[in-house]
Amino acid sequence: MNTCIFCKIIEGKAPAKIVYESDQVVAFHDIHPKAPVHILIVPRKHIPRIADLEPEDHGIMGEVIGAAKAVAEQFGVGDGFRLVVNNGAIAGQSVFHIHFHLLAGRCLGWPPG
Ligand code: DGP
Repeated sequence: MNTCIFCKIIEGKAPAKIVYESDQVVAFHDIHPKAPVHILIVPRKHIPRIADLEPEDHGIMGEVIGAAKAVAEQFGVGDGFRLVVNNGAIAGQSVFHIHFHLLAGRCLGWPPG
Protein backbone atom coordinates (compact mmCIF):
# COMPACT_ATOMS: atom_id res chain seq x y z
CA MET A 1 0.00 0.00 0.00
CA ASN A 2 1.31 3.44 -0.92
CA THR A 3 1.46 5.61 2.19
CA CYS A 4 3.15 8.60 0.54
CA ILE A 5 1.29 11.77 1.55
CA PHE A 6 2.18 13.57 -1.68
CA CYS A 7 0.86 10.64 -3.75
CA LYS A 8 -2.37 10.88 -1.77
CA ILE A 9 -2.61 14.63 -2.49
CA ILE A 10 -1.92 14.02 -6.18
CA GLU A 11 -4.65 11.35 -6.27
CA GLY A 12 -7.13 13.64 -4.46
CA LYS A 13 -7.19 11.31 -1.44
CA ALA A 14 -5.72 13.89 0.97
CA PRO A 15 -6.56 17.60 1.14
CA ALA A 16 -4.27 20.33 -0.17
CA LYS A 17 -4.60 23.80 -1.65
CA ILE A 18 -3.67 22.94 -5.23
CA VAL A 19 -2.53 25.86 -7.40
CA TYR A 20 -1.30 24.12 -10.57
CA GLU A 21 -1.86 20.80 -12.33
CA SER A 22 -0.56 19.33 -15.58
CA ASP A 23 -0.17 15.83 -16.97
CA GLN A 24 3.06 15.30 -15.05
CA VAL A 25 3.17 17.91 -12.28
CA VAL A 26 1.06 19.11 -9.34
CA ALA A 27 1.75 22.16 -7.14
CA PHE A 28 0.15 23.04 -3.81
CA HIS A 29 0.67 25.25 -0.76
CA ASP A 30 3.12 23.94 1.85
CA ILE A 31 1.29 23.10 5.08
CA HIS A 32 4.01 24.89 7.12
CA PRO A 33 4.92 27.93 5.00
CA LYS A 34 8.39 29.41 5.51
CA ALA A 35 7.73 32.49 3.35
CA PRO A 36 4.68 34.50 2.24
CA VAL A 37 4.71 32.38 -0.92
CA HIS A 38 5.69 28.73 -0.26
CA ILE A 39 4.50 26.29 -2.89
CA LEU A 40 5.56 22.65 -3.32
CA ILE A 41 6.01 21.51 -6.91
CA VAL A 42 5.96 17.74 -7.33
CA PRO A 43 6.05 15.25 -10.18
CA ARG A 44 3.03 12.95 -10.30
CA LYS A 45 5.44 10.04 -10.58
CA HIS A 46 6.59 8.77 -7.18
CA ILE A 47 10.36 9.20 -7.13
CA PRO A 48 11.69 9.37 -3.55
CA ARG A 49 14.78 11.57 -4.00
CA ILE A 50 16.78 13.40 -6.66
CA ALA A 51 19.39 10.70 -5.97
CA ASP A 52 16.90 8.11 -7.24
CA LEU A 53 16.34 9.75 -10.63
CA GLU A 54 16.82 7.57 -13.70
CA PRO A 55 17.74 9.05 -17.09
CA GLU A 56 14.14 8.42 -18.25
CA ASP A 57 12.95 10.82 -15.51
CA HIS A 58 14.94 13.81 -16.72
CA GLY A 59 12.10 15.03 -18.93
CA ILE A 60 9.73 14.98 -15.97
CA MET A 61 12.11 17.17 -14.02
CA GLY A 62 12.14 19.64 -16.89
CA GLU A 63 8.35 19.74 -16.59
CA VAL A 64 8.72 20.44 -12.86
CA ILE A 65 11.00 23.41 -13.53
CA GLY A 66 8.60 24.72 -16.17
CA ALA A 67 5.76 24.41 -13.66
CA ALA A 68 7.82 26.36 -11.12
CA LYS A 69 8.14 29.22 -13.59
CA ALA A 70 4.38 29.16 -14.24
CA VAL A 71 3.58 29.10 -10.51
CA ALA A 72 5.98 32.00 -9.83
CA GLU A 73 4.24 34.05 -12.52
CA GLN A 74 0.84 33.05 -11.14
CA PHE A 75 1.85 34.49 -7.75
CA GLY A 76 3.47 37.61 -9.24
CA VAL A 77 6.96 36.70 -8.04
CA GLY A 78 8.57 35.79 -11.35
CA ASP A 79 11.39 38.30 -10.74
CA GLY A 80 12.41 36.93 -7.34
CA PHE A 81 11.97 33.44 -6.02
CA ARG A 82 14.03 30.51 -4.79
CA LEU A 83 13.70 26.82 -5.63
CA VAL A 84 14.97 24.40 -2.98
CA VAL A 85 15.21 20.62 -3.08
CA ASN A 86 16.29 18.73 0.01
CA ASN A 87 17.80 15.34 -0.89
CA GLY A 88 17.99 12.89 1.99
CA ALA A 89 17.24 13.23 5.69
CA ILE A 90 20.65 14.78 6.38
CA ALA A 91 19.73 17.64 4.05
CA GLY A 92 16.34 18.12 5.71
CA GLN A 93 14.13 15.96 3.48
CA SER A 94 11.12 14.72 5.44
CA VAL A 95 8.74 13.66 2.63
CA PHE A 96 10.31 11.11 0.32
CA HIS A 97 8.59 12.10 -2.91
CA ILE A 98 10.67 14.61 -4.89
CA HIS A 99 9.43 18.16 -4.40
CA PHE A 100 10.73 21.61 -5.15
CA HIS A 101 10.00 24.31 -2.56
CA LEU A 102 9.19 27.60 -4.32
CA LEU A 103 9.83 30.37 -1.80
CA ALA A 104 9.18 34.07 -2.35
CA GLY A 105 7.69 37.21 -0.90
CA ARG A 106 10.48 38.08 1.54
CA CYS A 107 14.22 38.60 1.50
CA LEU A 108 15.88 35.20 1.24
CA GLY A 109 19.28 35.02 2.92
CA TRP A 110 22.31 33.31 1.43
CA PRO A 111 23.72 30.82 2.15
CA PRO A 112 20.61 28.95 3.31
CA GLY A 113 20.87 27.30 6.73
P1 DGP B 1 11.07 18.52 3.06
O1 DGP B 1 11.41 18.71 4.51
O2 DGP B 1 12.04 19.21 2.10
O3 DGP B 1 10.87 17.06 2.73
O4 DGP B 1 9.69 19.26 2.83
C1 DGP B 1 8.47 18.65 3.09
C2 DGP B 1 7.45 19.76 3.16
O5 DGP B 1 6.17 19.18 3.00
C3 DGP B 1 7.44 20.51 4.48
O6 DGP B 1 7.76 21.89 4.25
C4 DGP B 1 6.02 20.38 5.00
C5 DGP B 1 5.26 19.87 3.80
N1 DGP B 1 4.22 18.92 4.11
C6 DGP B 1 4.35 17.78 4.82
N2 DGP B 1 3.16 17.15 4.90
C7 DGP B 1 2.28 17.91 4.17
C8 DGP B 1 0.89 17.76 3.84
O7 DGP B 1 0.22 16.81 4.25
N3 DGP B 1 0.35 18.74 3.09
C9 DGP B 1 1.06 19.81 2.64
N4 DGP B 1 0.41 20.73 1.90
N5 DGP B 1 2.37 19.97 2.91
C10 DGP B 1 2.97 19.03 3.67
